[in-house]
Amino acid sequence: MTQDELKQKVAYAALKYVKNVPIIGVGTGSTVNHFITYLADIKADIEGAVSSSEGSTALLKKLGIPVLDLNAVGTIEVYVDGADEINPLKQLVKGGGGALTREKIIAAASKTFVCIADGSKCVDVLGKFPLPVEVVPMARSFVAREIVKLGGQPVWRDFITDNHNHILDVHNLDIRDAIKWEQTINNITGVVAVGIFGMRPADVVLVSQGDEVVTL
Ligand code: ABF
Repeated sequence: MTQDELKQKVAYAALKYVKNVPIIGVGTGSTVNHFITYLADIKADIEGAVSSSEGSTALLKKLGIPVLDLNAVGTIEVYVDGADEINPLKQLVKGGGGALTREKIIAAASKTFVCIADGSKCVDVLGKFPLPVEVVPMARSFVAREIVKLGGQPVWRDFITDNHNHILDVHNLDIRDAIKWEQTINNITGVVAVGIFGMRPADVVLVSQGDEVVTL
């Protein structure tokens, strides 16, 4: 199976978690794009989706799925999203697609976070994937210097987020204590969000490996 077929397979497997769920949190990325496509098949059964990015919003709307404002819906029952890295504690690195801040907000507002990924995303220790950090533009260089003090190598991504901010991708971090790293980077003034999902990990991780989808 190709990597895209694995993504498609795991996206399909997530559908059973949204049965009888009227409002669904929807993440961002190529795996989630497959999930959105499947969601369109059951759109008559749902009220709509809360979206984590302009990209996902565009696809949801194109497929006729109503996009709802988080401020108007309260708690979300189920949030389905991908990840860039997943450790055995179901802690994640996310934000490769640049949507980490809205993803974090929806994860925080959701009762159950179902993470969907192909097997290549599973790691023992987070940090090989450069860690995305969203920063207020005027704080970019300051935050980068603070991150260097922590031992990371920040690289400015040529990208503007949906929130009109910048992204630093931080290389060479060994994120064994995900919560500590998350808190430390969160505490740098000018950081909007860091792509470590340690304090709010996934509740369920679905991983496609070969022919099967494994539930962690
Ligand atoms: C999103 O999906 C992001 O946080 C992450 O960067 C991406 C995973 O990538 P893909 O599904 O495209 O492999 O949730």
